[in-house]
Amino acid sequence: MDRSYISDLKEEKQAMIKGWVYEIRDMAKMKFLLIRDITGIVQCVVKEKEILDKISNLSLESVVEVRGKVKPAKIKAEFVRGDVEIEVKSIEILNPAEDLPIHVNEKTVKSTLPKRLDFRSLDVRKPLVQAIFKIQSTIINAYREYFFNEGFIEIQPPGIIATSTEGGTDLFEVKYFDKKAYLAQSPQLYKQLMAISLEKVFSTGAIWRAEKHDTSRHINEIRQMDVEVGFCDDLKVMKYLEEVVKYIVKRVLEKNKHELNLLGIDLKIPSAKYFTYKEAIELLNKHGFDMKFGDDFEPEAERKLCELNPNAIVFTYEWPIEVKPFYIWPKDREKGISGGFDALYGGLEISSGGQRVHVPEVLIQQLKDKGLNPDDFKWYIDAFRYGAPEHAGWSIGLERISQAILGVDNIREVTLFPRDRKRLTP
Ligand code: AMO
Repeated sequence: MDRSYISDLKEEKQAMIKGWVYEIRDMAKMKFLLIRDITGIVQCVVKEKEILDKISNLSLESVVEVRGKVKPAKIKAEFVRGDVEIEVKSIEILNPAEDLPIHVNEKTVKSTLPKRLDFRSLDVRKPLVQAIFKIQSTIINAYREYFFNEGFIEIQPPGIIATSTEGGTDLFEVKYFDKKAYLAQSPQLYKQLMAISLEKVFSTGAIWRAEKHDTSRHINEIRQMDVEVGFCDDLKVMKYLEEVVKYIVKRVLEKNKHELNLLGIDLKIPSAKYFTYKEAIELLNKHGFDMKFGDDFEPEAERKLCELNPNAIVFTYEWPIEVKPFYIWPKDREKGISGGFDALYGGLEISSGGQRVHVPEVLIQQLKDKGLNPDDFKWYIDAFRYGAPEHAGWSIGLERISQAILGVDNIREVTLFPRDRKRLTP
């Protein structure tokens, strides 16, 4: 008999399921087992003495094969199929589980986040944790789907680089044969080189930042979803961001109804609001902030902007030249404004981007202005000498947009294996 998934079980049919023991309830003359696979949990009723003897020492999370008849039932237990149960004819214990370091069935004990992360493969067995990562899987797939359908080419930028891409010093050094190299902080320079030739490119991948933050919004290994578009400016590329975030939310609503229900999330497709940086600080100052031109937004300011624009992606554009990286186009030097922007959603910065510098002389000047040595960027600068259209792009942090969609406080909740200052394993 072929294995059935729990979600596919049909009344009055013989079935064989495989899964993990989620809960055991002992009655006087029978046992109720809750068996879980990736599609759900089903109640299995054991009455035969021989089988009861065989499973007298059965431990939670053991892997089992259960055969029996699927019967109609009315079950009211969290996460469990309510309409059927299995009348057990046989059980094979395929691999018994040892004492559990954390509880998968959280009825009795909830573990702390660090402990859960130590045993992530057990942790993801919990229906609520599974729901998070099923939704995250939809998010990244929807992102790919959207740009693939828009005629973009998915590119694979390098993970080991020779010079900083974002400026600054937040790089992890690696020994590269007899040279010094770094883990990529962003696919930035490489996606630009592709956009000036292939026009419409996107990528998804891990990047690394040696930032010493210890917050609920920062990790040191991040999954970025990047876009770069030739013949495009800041305003046009922000529209792509607006559209893809809406599309992602739409796909989550379509594909993850069950998970959203489990998590109690009332998700709605967001609107979009656009403010210049100047307008945004004026708005904040009206609400008790004391910001001036050139200030970065503190988390409190980001939260406030989102609070004032509920369920909106809040764009702030035309940021001051001095707070944006060297590759951002100086839109108006007199006013000191750049083609750089940020996007907030759910109280968090989920993305930043901008129109880029496509003129080598401007690039050299901006590198010098930021105290960087243009010689270190020769290969990058030179690429713009051979016919480079104006171009623009952005990057969404996968973990950040997951946090925003799921309304989760700590970024580690939406990162399978977080890398932060304290954590390198598992
Ligand atoms: P930026 O540095 O703003 O821009 O990063 C883009 C997005 O990546 C996510 N992110 C992070 N998420 C969690 N922890 C971190 N430490 C972290 N750092 C970044 C955020 C952020 O908005 N190259 C530019 C983008 C571009 O201009 O195209 C860049 O990397 O969601």
